[in-house]
Amino acid sequence: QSKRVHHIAVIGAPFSKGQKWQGVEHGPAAIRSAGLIERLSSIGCNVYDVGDLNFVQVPDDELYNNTVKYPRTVGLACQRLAKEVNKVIGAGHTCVTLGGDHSLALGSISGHAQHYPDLCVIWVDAHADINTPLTTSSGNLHGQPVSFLVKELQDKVPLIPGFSWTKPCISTSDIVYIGLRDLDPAEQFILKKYNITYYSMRQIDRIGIQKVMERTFDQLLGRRQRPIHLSFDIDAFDPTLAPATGTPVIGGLTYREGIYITEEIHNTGMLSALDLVEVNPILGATSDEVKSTASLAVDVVASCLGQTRECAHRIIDELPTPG
Ligand code: Z70
Ligand code: MN
Ligand code: MN
Ligand code: MN
Repeated sequence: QSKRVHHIAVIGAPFSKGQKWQGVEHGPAAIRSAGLIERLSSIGCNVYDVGDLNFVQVPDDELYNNTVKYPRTVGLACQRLAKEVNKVIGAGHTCVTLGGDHSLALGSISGHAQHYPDLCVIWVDAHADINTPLTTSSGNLHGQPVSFLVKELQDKVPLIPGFSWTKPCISTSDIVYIGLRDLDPAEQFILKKYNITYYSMRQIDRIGIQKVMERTFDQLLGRRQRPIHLSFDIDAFDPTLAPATGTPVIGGLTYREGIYITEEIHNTGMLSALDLVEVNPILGATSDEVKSTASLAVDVVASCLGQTRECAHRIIDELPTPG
């Protein structure tokens, strides 16, 4: 746990065309309103706020194969984000991407991998997001980003419009999933057939979050230290904690499990980039639901970057004396 200042770059990625709900493009604003930048500064981070990227919708963006929605728009947004992430990582920052929907992770991980080809990925989510354009039933690209990233899957992944810039950059053994509880049949098949490690909610119930993290780091960092990309979908949490999201699934992470994951990732000293995605302020039933979801997102990011439950972040060196 280093005492050196963390240099953080925050990129807002107000993008929503990877899924069907309006509102997830307001995620960055909601997370900023919940005090993210001030919180990071207060725990001693040196924060460079890139601001929000400008994404454009590609005109006449027709379905791929009668199913996959907005391929050119999603592809272009990810390409744009990849460039920005690559730039700030190259400048020596730890990169925080605020989504936006989870299709963005194709961009952030690609950009990160351009600078650090040996990175590994921890994907915290209720979903595996590993459908291919040929297995997706929803057609939403936020359910597919991992399929474009995994090298071993490429003979099953067609070239779709807008994605010609992509290049698979991780192997099946370089990614670990935590929190899964809602898989499509093809995703289940892929995880098993390609021997991809995942700790489902059932596995967390069986062995506890501490063992899950131990095994995760054993696999990813056991042989050598290397950069970590954390892709954190807020729907990994139980919907009672994170109601303002597009696909809530009952039976998710507790606050303590979620924060334990991020504290442990911070403690490795290897976190290099993280995504916080799928906060949708329009889908909260009340303004309290929106605020609690956004505030949870702030806690996740802050604990990734050094906020602890054990000590204050301002040090005092004497106690007040009476009289
Ligand atoms: C489903 C699909 C998904 C998030 C839903 C759902 C994927 N497997 N991901 N919500 N964050 O559409 O492919
Ligand atoms: Mn630290
Ligand atoms: Mn996701
Ligand atoms: Mn999800």
